[in-house]
Amino acid sequence: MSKTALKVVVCAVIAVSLGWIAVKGHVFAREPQTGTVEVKIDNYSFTPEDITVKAGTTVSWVNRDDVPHTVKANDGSFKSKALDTDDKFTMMFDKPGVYEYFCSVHPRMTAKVVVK
Ligand SMILES: [Cu+2]
Repeated sequence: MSKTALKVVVCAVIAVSLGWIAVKGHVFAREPQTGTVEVKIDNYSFTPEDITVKAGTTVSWVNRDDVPHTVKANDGSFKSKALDTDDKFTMMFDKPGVYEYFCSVHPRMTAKVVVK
C-alpha cells in the first residue's frame, strides 16, 4: 500500500470513529436514565439538581452533608424522614410527570425529578 493510500485509510478510520462517538454521546444525552439513580445531598444542595428518568426508575437520595436534610415533594406526595449523614431515602417513580421537591429544613434547597 502506498503512503498516500495509507493516510487516506487512517483518516477515514478516524472520521468514522469520531462520528460514531458523536452519535453515541448524543443518544446517551437524550436517553432518560433507568434502574437506580442516585442524588447526592451535599453542601446544602441536591446534585444533580434536575434528573430525567424513565417511569419505573428508583431514585435514592444520600445525605453526604454533616447536617440533617429531608426530601419533600412540593405537592406533599412523598416525604423522607430527617436524613442524618449517610442516611438514604429511596423512592420509585412509576408515573410520568414533573416532581419538584425541596428540603423542609432548608426550603431554599430545591430540585426536581422528571419522569418520562
Ligand atoms: Cu436541608
